[in-house]
Amino acid sequence: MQPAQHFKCLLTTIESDSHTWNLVYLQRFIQEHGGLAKILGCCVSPRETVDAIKSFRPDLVVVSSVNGHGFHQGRELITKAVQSLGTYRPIFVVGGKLTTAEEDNKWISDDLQKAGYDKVFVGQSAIEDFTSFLQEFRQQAMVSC
Ligand code: B12
Repeated sequence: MQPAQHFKCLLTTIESDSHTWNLVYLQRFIQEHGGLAKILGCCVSPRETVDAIKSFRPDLVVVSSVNGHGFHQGRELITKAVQSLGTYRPIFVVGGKLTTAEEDNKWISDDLQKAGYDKVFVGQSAIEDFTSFLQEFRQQAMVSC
Protein backbone atom coordinates (compact mmCIF):
# COMPACT_ATOMS: atom_id res chain seq x y z
CA MET A 1 0.00 0.00 0.00
CA GLN A 2 1.27 3.50 -0.87
CA PRO A 3 1.76 5.87 2.08
CA ALA A 4 -0.32 9.08 2.01
CA GLN A 5 1.17 11.74 -0.27
CA HIS A 6 1.59 15.13 1.36
CA PHE A 7 3.73 16.98 -1.18
CA LYS A 8 4.62 16.91 -4.87
CA CYS A 9 8.21 16.37 -5.90
CA LEU A 10 9.85 16.60 -9.32
CA LEU A 11 12.94 14.43 -9.59
CA THR A 12 15.36 15.48 -12.30
CA THR A 13 19.00 15.39 -13.37
CA ILE A 14 21.45 17.23 -15.57
CA GLU A 15 21.85 17.12 -19.33
CA SER A 16 24.95 14.86 -19.45
CA ASP A 17 23.90 12.31 -16.83
CA SER A 18 22.56 8.98 -18.07
CA HIS A 19 22.55 7.18 -14.68
CA THR A 20 19.06 6.11 -13.65
CA TRP A 21 19.20 3.91 -10.53
CA ASN A 22 19.88 6.96 -8.37
CA LEU A 23 16.58 8.41 -9.65
CA VAL A 24 14.64 5.20 -9.05
CA TYR A 25 16.10 4.88 -5.55
CA LEU A 26 15.21 8.48 -4.69
CA GLN A 27 11.69 8.13 -6.09
CA ARG A 28 10.98 5.20 -3.77
CA PHE A 29 12.66 6.98 -0.88
CA ILE A 30 10.60 10.15 -1.34
CA GLN A 31 7.41 8.09 -1.65
CA GLU A 32 8.22 6.39 1.65
CA HIS A 33 8.52 9.85 3.18
CA GLY A 34 5.10 10.98 2.05
CA GLY A 35 5.84 12.58 -1.32
CA LEU A 36 4.45 12.03 -4.79
CA ALA A 37 7.66 11.84 -6.83
CA LYS A 38 7.71 12.19 -10.60
CA ILE A 39 10.93 11.29 -12.45
CA LEU A 40 11.66 13.34 -15.57
CA GLY A 41 14.20 10.82 -16.86
CA CYS A 42 17.93 10.87 -17.50
CA CYS A 43 19.86 13.48 -19.57
CA VAL A 44 17.38 16.31 -18.95
CA SER A 45 18.12 19.79 -20.29
CA PRO A 46 17.56 22.83 -18.04
CA ARG A 47 14.77 23.94 -20.40
CA GLU A 48 12.94 20.59 -19.99
CA THR A 49 13.24 20.81 -16.21
CA VAL A 50 11.95 24.38 -16.14
CA ASP A 51 9.03 23.51 -18.43
CA ALA A 52 8.15 20.52 -16.24
CA ILE A 53 8.25 22.69 -13.11
CA LYS A 54 5.84 25.12 -14.75
CA SER A 55 3.38 22.40 -15.69
CA PHE A 56 3.70 19.97 -12.74
CA ARG A 57 3.97 22.74 -10.07
CA PRO A 58 5.95 20.68 -7.51
CA ASP A 59 6.53 21.75 -3.91
CA LEU A 60 10.02 20.28 -4.09
CA VAL A 61 12.53 19.87 -6.94
CA VAL A 62 15.25 17.27 -6.36
CA VAL A 63 18.23 17.29 -8.72
CA SER A 64 20.31 14.10 -8.58
CA SER A 65 23.56 13.53 -10.43
CA VAL A 66 26.34 10.99 -10.04
CA ASN A 67 28.48 11.29 -13.20
CA GLY A 68 30.77 14.02 -11.84
CA HIS A 69 29.30 16.94 -13.85
CA GLY A 70 26.59 17.75 -11.31
CA PHE A 71 28.34 20.76 -9.89
CA HIS A 72 28.71 22.66 -13.18
CA GLN A 73 25.48 21.58 -14.85
CA GLY A 74 23.52 21.70 -11.60
CA ARG A 75 24.65 25.29 -11.24
CA GLU A 76 23.52 26.06 -14.80
CA LEU A 77 20.15 24.48 -14.03
CA ILE A 78 19.43 26.52 -10.90
CA THR A 79 20.57 29.72 -12.61
CA LYS A 80 18.19 29.10 -15.49
CA ALA A 81 15.36 28.11 -13.14
CA VAL A 82 15.73 31.23 -10.98
CA GLN A 83 15.73 33.41 -14.13
CA SER A 84 12.74 31.66 -15.69
CA LEU A 85 10.33 30.92 -12.84
CA GLY A 86 9.47 34.44 -11.64
CA THR A 87 7.55 34.50 -8.38
CA TYR A 88 6.77 30.76 -8.30
CA ARG A 89 9.65 29.23 -6.40
CA PRO A 90 9.51 25.62 -5.19
CA ILE A 91 12.21 24.38 -2.81
CA PHE A 92 15.28 23.20 -4.78
CA VAL A 93 17.74 20.61 -3.52
CA VAL A 94 20.64 18.89 -5.27
CA GLY A 95 22.74 15.89 -4.36
CA GLY A 96 24.75 12.84 -5.35
CA LYS A 97 28.31 12.67 -6.64
CA LEU A 98 28.59 16.18 -8.00
CA THR A 99 32.31 16.19 -8.81
CA THR A 100 34.91 13.43 -8.98
CA ALA A 101 36.57 14.41 -5.67
CA GLU A 102 35.01 14.07 -2.19
CA GLU A 103 37.19 16.93 -0.93
CA ASP A 104 35.27 19.36 -3.17
CA ASN A 105 32.08 18.79 -1.21
CA LYS A 106 32.36 21.71 1.23
CA TRP A 107 33.08 24.46 -1.26
CA ILE A 108 30.67 23.18 -3.91
CA SER A 109 27.87 23.04 -1.31
CA ASP A 110 28.51 26.66 -0.38
CA ASP A 111 28.68 27.71 -4.01
CA LEU A 112 25.51 25.87 -5.05
CA GLN A 113 23.58 27.38 -2.15
CA LYS A 114 24.77 30.85 -3.15
CA ALA A 115 23.57 30.08 -6.69
CA GLY A 116 20.05 29.31 -5.38
CA TYR A 117 19.71 25.76 -4.04
CA ASP A 118 18.04 25.54 -0.64
CA LYS A 119 20.05 22.44 0.36
CA VAL A 120 22.91 20.36 -1.02
CA PHE A 121 23.28 16.65 -0.07
CA VAL A 122 26.70 15.16 -0.74
CA GLY A 123 29.13 12.73 0.89
CA GLN A 124 28.59 9.89 3.33
CA SER A 125 25.78 11.59 5.25
CA ALA A 126 23.72 12.58 2.18
CA ILE A 127 20.87 10.12 2.72
CA GLU A 128 20.80 10.57 6.50
CA ASP A 129 20.66 14.37 6.08
CA PHE A 130 18.02 14.05 3.36
CA THR A 131 15.91 11.87 5.68
CA SER A 132 15.82 14.63 8.32
CA PHE A 133 15.11 17.20 5.62
CA LEU A 134 12.17 15.17 4.24
CA GLN A 135 10.71 14.59 7.71
CA GLU A 136 10.70 18.34 8.33
CA PHE A 137 9.44 19.11 4.81
CA ARG A 138 6.56 16.70 5.20
CA GLN A 139 5.59 18.20 8.59
CA GLN A 140 5.50 21.69 7.06
CA ALA A 141 3.47 20.45 4.07
CA MET A 142 0.92 18.83 6.43
CA VAL A 143 0.59 22.02 8.48
CA SER A 144 0.08 24.26 5.44
CA CYS A 145 -2.67 22.15 3.79
C1 B12 B 1 25.75 1.52 -13.03
C2 B12 B 1 26.75 2.59 -13.38
C3 B12 B 1 26.75 3.07 -14.69
C4 B12 B 1 25.76 2.60 -15.76
C5 B12 B 1 24.44 3.36 -15.53
C6 B12 B 1 23.24 2.51 -15.91
C7 B12 B 1 21.96 3.13 -15.44
N1 B12 B 1 20.91 2.84 -16.15
O1 B12 B 1 21.90 3.88 -14.49
C8 B12 B 1 26.51 3.02 -17.07
C9 B12 B 1 27.38 1.86 -17.52
C10 B12 B 1 25.62 3.47 -18.22
C11 B12 B 1 27.42 4.12 -16.55
C12 B12 B 1 28.00 5.08 -17.37
C13 B12 B 1 28.93 6.01 -16.92
N2 B12 B 1 29.42 6.11 -15.70
CO1 B12 B 1 28.75 5.14 -14.19
N3 B12 B 1 28.47 4.07 -12.71
C14 B12 B 1 27.66 3.10 -12.40
C15 B12 B 1 27.91 2.56 -10.98
C16 B12 B 1 28.69 1.24 -11.13
C17 B12 B 1 26.68 2.33 -10.13
C18 B12 B 1 25.72 3.50 -10.09
C19 B12 B 1 24.40 3.06 -9.48
O2 B12 B 1 23.45 2.73 -10.21
N4 B12 B 1 24.31 3.01 -8.14
C20 B12 B 1 23.10 2.68 -7.43
C21 B12 B 1 22.37 4.00 -7.00
C22 B12 B 1 21.14 3.65 -6.19
O3 B12 B 1 23.30 4.66 -6.15
P1 B12 B 1 24.02 6.03 -6.56
O4 B12 B 1 23.92 6.26 -8.02
O5 B12 B 1 25.38 6.09 -5.96
O6 B12 B 1 23.12 7.11 -5.82
C23 B12 B 1 23.20 7.12 -4.40
C24 B12 B 1 23.94 8.33 -3.86
O7 B12 B 1 24.85 8.90 -4.80
C25 B12 B 1 22.90 9.27 -3.40
N5 B12 B 1 22.37 10.30 -4.28
C26 B12 B 1 22.40 10.41 -5.62
N6 B12 B 1 21.74 11.51 -6.00
C27 B12 B 1 21.26 12.12 -4.89
C28 B12 B 1 20.46 13.25 -4.72
C29 B12 B 1 20.08 13.61 -3.41
C30 B12 B 1 19.21 14.83 -3.23
C31 B12 B 1 20.48 12.83 -2.31
C32 B12 B 1 20.05 13.18 -0.96
C33 B12 B 1 21.28 11.69 -2.49
C34 B12 B 1 21.65 11.36 -3.77
O8 B12 B 1 21.79 8.46 -3.06
C35 B12 B 1 21.79 7.26 -3.84
C36 B12 B 1 21.46 6.11 -2.88
O9 B12 B 1 22.42 6.03 -1.87
C37 B12 B 1 28.80 3.71 -10.36
C38 B12 B 1 29.87 3.26 -9.37
C39 B12 B 1 29.29 2.94 -8.03
N7 B12 B 1 29.59 1.78 -7.51
O10 B12 B 1 28.55 3.78 -7.46
C40 B12 B 1 29.43 4.34 -11.59
C41 B12 B 1 29.76 5.84 -11.62
C42 B12 B 1 28.59 6.63 -11.07
N8 B12 B 1 29.90 6.12 -13.05
C43 B12 B 1 30.86 6.92 -13.28
C44 B12 B 1 31.24 7.35 -14.58
C45 B12 B 1 32.46 8.25 -14.68
C46 B12 B 1 30.52 6.96 -15.71
C47 B12 B 1 30.85 7.30 -17.16
C48 B12 B 1 31.37 8.72 -17.45
C49 B12 B 1 31.83 6.23 -17.65
C50 B12 B 1 32.38 6.46 -19.05
N9 B12 B 1 33.66 6.81 -19.10
O11 B12 B 1 31.64 6.33 -20.00
C51 B12 B 1 29.51 7.04 -17.84
C52 B12 B 1 28.69 8.34 -17.77
C53 B12 B 1 27.46 8.27 -18.51
C54 B12 B 1 26.75 9.60 -18.41
N10 B12 B 1 26.63 10.23 -19.56
O12 B12 B 1 26.32 10.00 -17.36
C55 B12 B 1 31.58 7.38 -12.03
C56 B12 B 1 31.23 8.83 -11.64
C57 B12 B 1 32.48 9.55 -11.13
C58 B12 B 1 32.22 10.47 -9.97
N11 B12 B 1 31.09 11.14 -9.85
O13 B12 B 1 33.10 10.58 -9.16
C59 B12 B 1 31.16 6.30 -11.02
C60 B12 B 1 31.07 6.76 -9.57
C61 B12 B 1 32.21 5.15 -11.15
C62 B12 B 1 33.57 5.55 -10.64
N12 B12 B 1 33.92 5.19 -9.40
O14 B12 B 1 34.32 6.21 -11.29
N13 B12 B 1 27.58 4.02 -15.22
